[in-house]
Amino acid sequence: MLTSKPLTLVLVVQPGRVLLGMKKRGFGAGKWNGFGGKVQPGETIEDAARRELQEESGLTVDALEKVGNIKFEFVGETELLDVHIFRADAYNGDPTESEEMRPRWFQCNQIPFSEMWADDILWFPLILQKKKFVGYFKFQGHDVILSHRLEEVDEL
Ligand code: 6U4
Repeated sequence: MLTSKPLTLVLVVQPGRVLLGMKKRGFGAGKWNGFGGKVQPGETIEDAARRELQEESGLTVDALEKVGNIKFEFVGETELLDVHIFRADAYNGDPTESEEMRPRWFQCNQIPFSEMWADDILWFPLILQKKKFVGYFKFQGHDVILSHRLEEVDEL
């Protein structure tokens, strides 16, 4: 039986650029990614998204828009990662390096997909086009996608 663990992921998007963080430790270390992590007991998913963004990048946001939900299965693991993806178009503060992440702005036409999770290249364009989506990716290890589904939706 597969159980699932809720996680958050926030992309801060400005006209022509997006903020990513280099993950310095833990799951996905060495990859550029949005900011996020585990939902703690008693916390809503959106609260967790705000907290993780603040802890990892130093930024706070007023509005967070729910843009995607992707479930990740890793062959051999019994726990699915249920990642809730949010987009923020405005933020407060300055991106600041944390123990977990080193933030950096990337131009939207220079996103470092070869140093990101293999699924990102498939759904990042949707986020940049302000579309919403749901998906399922089955990974072998951390680099190989065995199968996937990805579809645009009107609402999440
Ligand atoms: P701590 O508790 O800090 O040790 P850690 O094991 O480092 O946690 P955490 O909490 O940072 O993990 O969560 C993993 C992050 O990676 C979440 O923001 C979700 C994101 N993530 C996981 N799989 C992903 C994938 N395939 N593509 C992607 N992001 C992914 O873009």
